[in-house]
Amino acid sequence: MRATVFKSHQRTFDCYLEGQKKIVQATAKGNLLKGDDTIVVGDDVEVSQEANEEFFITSVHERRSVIFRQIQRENRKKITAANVDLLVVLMSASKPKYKRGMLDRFLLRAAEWEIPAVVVFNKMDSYKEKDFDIKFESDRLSNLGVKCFEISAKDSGHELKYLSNSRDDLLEVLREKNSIFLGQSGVGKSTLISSLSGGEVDLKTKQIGKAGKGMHTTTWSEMIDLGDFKMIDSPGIRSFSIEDLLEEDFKFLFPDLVDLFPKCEFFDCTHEADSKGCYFSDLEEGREKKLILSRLEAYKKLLDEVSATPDWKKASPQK
Ligand SMILES: Nc1nc2c(ncn2[C@@H]2O[C@H](COP(=O)(O)OP(=O)(O)OP(=O)(O)O)[C@@H](O)[C@H]2O)c(=O)[nH]1
Ligand SMILES: [Mg+2]
Ligand SMILES: [Zn+2]
Repeated sequence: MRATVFKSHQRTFDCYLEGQKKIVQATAKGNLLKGDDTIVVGDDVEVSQEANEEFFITSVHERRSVIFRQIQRENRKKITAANVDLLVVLMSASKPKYKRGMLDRFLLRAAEWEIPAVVVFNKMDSYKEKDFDIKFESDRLSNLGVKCFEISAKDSGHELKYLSNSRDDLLEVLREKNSIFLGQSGVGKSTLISSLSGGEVDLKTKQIGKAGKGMHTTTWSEMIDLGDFKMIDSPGIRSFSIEDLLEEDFKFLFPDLVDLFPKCEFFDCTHEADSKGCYFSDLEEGREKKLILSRLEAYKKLLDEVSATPDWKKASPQK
């Protein structure tokens, strides 16, 4: 029987039987969990039922995408989800505070995983213009072809004031896909998924703490099926470190910039304001320049972080 893994409990797995539309607990058979092999949320598996009624996972189908990190020291990929079609990156428009740097890190991962991303600004009910310019952030993302949504998970009737895409537009984008909701703890991933389910699921949520930080309420990824689409709720990201990325590949993770770099006069241009013949400093003053420079700034900052560890010390890229 074909099934989708909805949740992993290390050795046993909640498997959704596609044919019967029900969830059963199954144990992984034989060699399936040996060595680096794991079974993760989103995996497409074969399940069989033995005479004693127990369910077993007998094989894992090929994955069409994976969410992973390179574990440098062990030279392997740690995979945390599979068969994801869309990353829904959630940013809180109030508390926890919006941080552009964090968003750029998520987009970097999206490029690395080769999975399309959209960005959802949540908690728009308590957004204040003095905190950050949401229109600028959204235009910056539009330049990358990333769609942004304005939402209040708590208030489903929230009316658009700043951006052009609403909760209904998001539902449209989710249709027919497996989406994973990513973001810092406390941005409202579980609240939004529960709210989009229209009462079908009620995931655990918790108020953010005094310091304006989330409480790491969701501890395991979990998939939810709504017929038309599937969503994975994930634990708030703790580590934003990107030191596993290779300097050599880094520029390709900025698809908006990679074609612009060769326009500088010198191939080793450092793109500083006073760099001679730099394409970026020679751009015509205006909003467009500001948008591009803000991405260049992110590129330089993150590249510094990546190049702090030389490539040869890092895991070699694996298939
Ligand atoms: N004002 C407001 N509060 C919200 C909104 N969405 C979520 N919250 C609140 O934010 C807090 C955190 O929400 P969660 O859904 O637990 O956040 P999470 O992203 O799942 O957090 P982790 O599971 O810890 O990663 C809860 O108190 C929610 O009620 C919103 O649109 N507006
Ligand atoms: Mg949660
Ligand atoms: Zn330059």
